Amino acid sequence: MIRSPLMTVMTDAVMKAARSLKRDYGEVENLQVSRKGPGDFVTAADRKAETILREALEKARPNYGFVMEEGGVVEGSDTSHRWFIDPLDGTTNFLHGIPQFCISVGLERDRQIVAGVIYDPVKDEMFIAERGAGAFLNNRRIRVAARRDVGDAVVACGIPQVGRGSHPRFLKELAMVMGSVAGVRRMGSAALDMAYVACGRQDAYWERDVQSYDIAAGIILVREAGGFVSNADGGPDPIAAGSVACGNEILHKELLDLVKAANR
Ligand code: 2AM
Ligand code: CA
Ligand code: CA
Repeated sequence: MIRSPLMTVMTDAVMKAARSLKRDYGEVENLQVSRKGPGDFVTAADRKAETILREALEKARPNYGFVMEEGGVVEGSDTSHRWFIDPLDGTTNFLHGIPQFCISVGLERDRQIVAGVIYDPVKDEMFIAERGAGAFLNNRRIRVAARRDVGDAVVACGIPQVGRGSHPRFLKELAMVMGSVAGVRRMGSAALDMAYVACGRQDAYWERDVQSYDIAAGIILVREAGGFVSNADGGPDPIAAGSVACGNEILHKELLDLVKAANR
């Protein structure tokens, strides 16, 4: 496959940041770890990777704005374009030596996500998607799973941790979902959960209390892989709602029905 100039900019920036993350993953015990809130960690690794991403993207597209996990919102002179950057999604895994984390970069044009890159540096898996051009894992076209029976489905979720999210509400939703599906997974990286839905490893995924940069790249990946994405209550805009549900057309709807039933 031939990468577009935009995709080359994005994947080059991500690979550069990934080299920094991988170096730090081997030295976790030497990283300065601080807490942004209870159970919410940030390390020098997150900050270094974000700086690399920002500098590389700014050099290639000097006028675009940014929404970054660590650096916050930076307006660009071109107000129709914004990068959504999570330099390390799955920080808790990273700190525990669990090899399930990634870099996630999405691009918004006129309020629509039009391109996304999610890269897992440990497994060397590069997920990319651009609007109208399909979704790919390491240059091979990917599709959401074709499974139709919710009883055969593996469904991923995010579990609220200390200081975050509505625990009773999540437990009600989990009880409803786990009673109906083949298996529930909680891997700890929202972006990779969406990438895994896009390539059919997981059939569906839902999570509340997510941030724009957790899901921006995943939204275009799942859609370009033929999947459906909404907020966790079925509404159209997961970024505005701060919640997400996705899957193939049938299982996305089945999941929304279960989540809705749990909240009745
Ligand atoms: P992080 O590793 O970048 O913090 C796991 O359910 C997901 O929740 C991950 O994408 C993780 O991203 C995110 N997460 C962890 N703490 C969070 C918080 N306080 N608010 C929002 N998202 C959070
Ligand atoms: Ca992060
Ligand atoms: Ca994140």
